[in-house]
Order: sequence, then structure tokens, then C-alpha cells
Amino acid sequence: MNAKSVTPEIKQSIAELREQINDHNYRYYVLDAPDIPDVEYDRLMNELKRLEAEHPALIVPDSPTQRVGAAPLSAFSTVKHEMPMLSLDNAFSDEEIADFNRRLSERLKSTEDIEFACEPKLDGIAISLLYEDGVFVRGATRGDGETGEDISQNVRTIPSVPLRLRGKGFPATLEVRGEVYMPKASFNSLNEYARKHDQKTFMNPRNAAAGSLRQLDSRITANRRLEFCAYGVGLVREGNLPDRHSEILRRLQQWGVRISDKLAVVKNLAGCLEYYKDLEQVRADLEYDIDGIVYKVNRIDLQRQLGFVSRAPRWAIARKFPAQEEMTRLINVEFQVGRTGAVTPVARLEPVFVGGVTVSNATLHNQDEINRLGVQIGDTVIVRRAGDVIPQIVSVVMSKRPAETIQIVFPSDCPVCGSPVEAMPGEAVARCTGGLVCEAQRKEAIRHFASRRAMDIDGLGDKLVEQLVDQSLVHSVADIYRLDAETLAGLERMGKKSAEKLVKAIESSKSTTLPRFLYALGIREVGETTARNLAAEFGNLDDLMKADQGRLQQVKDIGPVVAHFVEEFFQQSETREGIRSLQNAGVHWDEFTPGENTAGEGDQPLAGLTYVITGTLESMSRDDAKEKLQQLGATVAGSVSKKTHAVVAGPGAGSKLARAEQLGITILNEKDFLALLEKPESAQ
Ligand code: JCF
Repeated sequence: MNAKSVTPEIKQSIAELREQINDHNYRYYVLDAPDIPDVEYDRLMNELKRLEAEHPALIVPDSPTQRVGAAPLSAFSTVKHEMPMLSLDNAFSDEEIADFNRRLSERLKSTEDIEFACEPKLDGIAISLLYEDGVFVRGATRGDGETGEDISQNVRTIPSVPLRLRGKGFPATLEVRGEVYMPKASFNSLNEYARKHDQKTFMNPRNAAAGSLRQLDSRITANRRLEFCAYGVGLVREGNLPDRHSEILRRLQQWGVRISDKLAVVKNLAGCLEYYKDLEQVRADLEYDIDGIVYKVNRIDLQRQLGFVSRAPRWAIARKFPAQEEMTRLINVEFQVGRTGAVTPVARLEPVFVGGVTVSNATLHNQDEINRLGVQIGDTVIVRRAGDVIPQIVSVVMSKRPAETIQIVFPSDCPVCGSPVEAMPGEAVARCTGGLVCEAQRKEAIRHFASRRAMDIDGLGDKLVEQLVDQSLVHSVADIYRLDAETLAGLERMGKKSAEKLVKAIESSKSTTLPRFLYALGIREVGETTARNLAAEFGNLDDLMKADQGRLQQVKDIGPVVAHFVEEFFQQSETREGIRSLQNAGVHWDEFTPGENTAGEGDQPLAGLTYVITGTLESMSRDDAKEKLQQLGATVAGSVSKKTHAVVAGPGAGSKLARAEQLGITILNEKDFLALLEKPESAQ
């Protein structure tokens, strides 16, 4: 791109955009209170990127655009910490915390209560951030506490690390210390992705964070969702900080640095113990892993008086939670079959108490994972439970391997139906090829068919599907429509009333929409969006069933893989028969009429218009309202922006409604909305 001449106006625009973006980052990452929708944020960012691309001379290292990673390094250089980065003493019980408190009183020769700052101990990687005159200049690992590695390029990519401090009054040199961690959800999706693409998975969020920070190619780090949370300061030159630890942290927060939202100040030992109990309660619900609590003497003058012992301060201690990892024995491995036929090895374990629950099963994912672990039946293994994730086997304790172990053999035939099990080339997952012949796949298919976003048969839950298939009352989804109240009432945990209710729900599910029906069929890789795209493209089922792969690939967002699955699905005679039975049973939908001339104006009167739905509607669910709008060609968005055409607001509408009012966007109440559905042509 050609560099254009720089005018004062351009400089001004760039400065304003940077300030706005920094403000939004601060609101989002530090205050956890964003006040603009993502699209609006993206718009500001794109505008800044565009201006910077036109005027590269104006790019500065602390511009919010400079977080995408830079050219790979060949090695990290070392950094000497002017003030050593300390570690913490550990305590494992209330008694040890009481001992800690007693030692402090003795040293301080005082009987007064000692005030403590308490915060969760994040299970991440400790790093140091150096700011000179408020500008981020260096990020370093803790290393051995004396020397670490310069990971500035990687640290820059972490959105919650400010590249420039906000406001004023900060010391000329300020070293901020804290933890880099990966939220549990980001860790799970990273591993899920790795598993799908046959890549190495990470053992836990901490390892994932460490691995991401250690990348010589910071563009990889930029793609990992890492976060930073400060726990203190190191080197401080030319400037004063408050005289309490908690106040220092609050000051950091004002300067735009993220601190724990669980930070609390307690009056004494009793307060510490109570904080522990409270945090233990919410631990599993936190978005990140913590391995304990850090208590610090809050007054800095007392900290100075107390000083250090070797590598750790006397004025702080980490109360560790009981381990989330335990040793147990692998008794057996069984193989489960999912809806798409994926065969998953499940470890049966000698029950063991891990992180507050008894665990007797863990997933082994697939053959690659079994190979990676080198695990055999009879082995002693380490089991880890992290929050809401399925327990995992982390490793094998080889030193405890008994003389006789049994190799885990992946079945070549489906354990449920006996059909061959095959893995597609390049895929880690092995699948049963039995399709709906396989009882396991059938159960899953029926569950999916009945689910809320598919045919929405209220009351047809997992347990019931299990019974219906086991008792041969339902073989295929079409059989659902042959069930009567009498048969249902005879099932476990079903009374006459609930049986009648279910029959009603089955009856009303017959009237559906084409996208829902396509989604309900459970075609591989066809989720709700693809189902909707298919429906919009073909308008009716017959044309879709006749389409070949080439034709299917013309549909929005459909590539060769999905096209193949769709074609294959509709080629199967069981599929065709199944669909016929469903239609004979009375399942029907209004045909989409776009036909060949897709999105003809008459058919998609709301095409090009974006709606937002908020609050509750009386006459239909939000999902149904969304679907109705989409059928008319509208886009339904999750947040309000200038591009929003109108907001449909029911009772309980909150910030979205306020935002719409602020922007002067049309607001429709339920009555207006129903009128719109009746006469959508009037919308323009
Ligand atoms: O969250 C942590 N892992 C954490 C580590 C919190 C702290 O307040 C720390 C720490 C390591 C050393 N404080 C020190 C002094």
C-alpha cells in the first residue's frame, strides 16, 4: 500500500481511535463491563488498521493493533530480575495458617489483629511486565527467580496486558507482576481442536499457557486465548505507591492493569479461614483453574519489617487446595458409540476421590491418546479432574506397572451392533459404520431428533429414549409418531398424565419447519446454520434430495466434505424410507418458496435487514421468533449496533433495549412484531 501524506487530521483520528479502543479494552478486560457490541469494537479496530496501513510511519509499538505477533525468534534472550521474583511458602490446613498468623505476631511483637489481603492463587505462569513512563517495554518469565527469559513479543499479544498505562501518577519505572493463564473454556476448545486435527493436546490449562508463552513464533501465541492478572509490583523507581498491598493493586487497576475480582481484605486469621471456605465453594464455577489462596500481610511497613527467608517472603503464604489429581488403577476400558458412530474408549477406574467428587470413569478420547499415554489395563494412572471437564487420565505411573497388564485393543467391530469400525484417513476418530442399524447410534439419533432445537418434542428425554429403544417400541424416528398414551403410560417413571402430555407434544411437533427438520435428521456436519442454508437454497426437500455434490457446494458455506455427507445421506435407501414414513405420519412444514430465484424480493421481504430480539415474548419462544425472522430473510443479531434495523423487545428487556433507545433504533413490542410477521412487506 502506498503511504499517503500525513495531515494533522489523520494524526488526530489515529490518536482518537487508539484512545477509544484502549478505553474499550479497559472496560472489557479490567472492569469486565463492556459498553459496546463486538461489531462496533471491530469497526473501530478495522478503521485504525486501515489508517495505519495507509500511514505506516505512524505505527507505534503500543498501538492496540500491535498484538498480532511478530516474526519468529531463534531464541529468547535472558533477563536478570533486578528484584528477584519470589516464590511462596505453602500451607495445607487451617492449622498451618494459624501457625503462620502466630509466627507473624511473634515477629512483630504485637497481639493486635493482622490485616490480610486475600486472593485466589491462579494456576498459571508467573511473569513480570516492565513499564517505562507508562509504556510496556519488556515481558519476562520468572525463570529461577533471578533470571528469566524475555518473552516481550509473546506478552504483547495478550489482550489484557496494557501496552500503555492509563491515566497518570505512575512511577517512571514500574514492574507489574502477575500470572498468565488460560481460561478453562479456551483450554477445552484448544484441545478439542487439536484432537480433531490429530495434533498434540495439552495436559491442563497451565501447561497450555506455558506452551503458548514459550512459542518462539508469537503469532501462535496471539491465537491462544491467554489472560493476565496482576498480583503485585516489583521494581519501582521515581514514584510512590500506597502503603497497603490491596491499595497498590487497586491503583494498578486504575492504571489499566487487570487484578483479581476476588481480591478481599480481611481483619484477621478468622477472616482468612472464612475466605478459604467461601472460595472453595465457588472454585469449580470459576472460569480459570486455581490451586489455592494467597494471603499477604496487607500493610507494606509490616511487610518490610518481616522481610524474607531465602526465596520466599515471610509476610505471605499460599494455602493450597487438596490436589485435583489422584492416583488410581485402570480396571478396564469399554467402548461407547455416539450419534455419529464415533467409538470412544472409556476408562473404568477404581473409584477415587478427586477434587471433591468420586471418579470412576475417565475418557481416553481415541487410539492416539491411548498410544500417547502408553496405558494398559491394570496400570496405575494419574487422574485429573478440572472443574466441569470430564476426568482425564494424565499419565501412567510406570514404576507401579504390575507384571501382568492387558493391552487395550480397539475393537474392529462395533461393540453395540457388530458392524465394522473404521477410521477415515487422517482422522483420529474411529466410527461404527452401522449407521442407524446400530442401536447406540439410533438412540443418539432419536434423542437428537426430539431435542429442543430440532423437532422440539417436550418430555422425550434420554431415559425415555433408552427405554423405548431397549423395549423395541421405537426403532426409527418415525416410530415416535406411532406411540400412544397407553403404551407410554406402561413405561417406567411415566404416569397417565405425563403420557398424555407427551402424546400431545409429539402431535404438535409434526408441524415444523424445513430447517428444523433437516437439522433433526442428524446429517453429519449439518448443524442449524447449514440446515438453514440448505433450506434457503433449495426451498423444498425433494430438490435437496436430488442434488449432487457439485450442486450442494454452491450452497453458502458448504464445502466438499459437508456436500459429500449430505449427498451420501440422501442416497441411502433407509434415509429415503425414513423420510417417507415421517411424512406419512403427518410431519410437515411450509415449503420455502424461493426456488430457483433465491431471495426474490417477494419471498424474502426482510432480506438485508438486521433484527435483535430481547426480553421474553408471550406468543412464542425467542428461538421461534428468530426463525420466523430468518425465514423472511432477516439477519438476527445478538447485539444492537447502528446497523440494527429494529429491536423486538418483550418484558425483561435490559441493556439491549437501552442501547437501541440511545441509538434511536425502531423498537417493536410483541404486537408490532406479530403485525410485522403478518405483513413483512411493510418493514421497508
Ligand atoms: O496467583 C498466583 N499464582 C500468585 C503467585 C499470587 C501471588 O500473590 C504471588 C505469587 C507468587 C509470589 N505473590 C508472590 C509474592
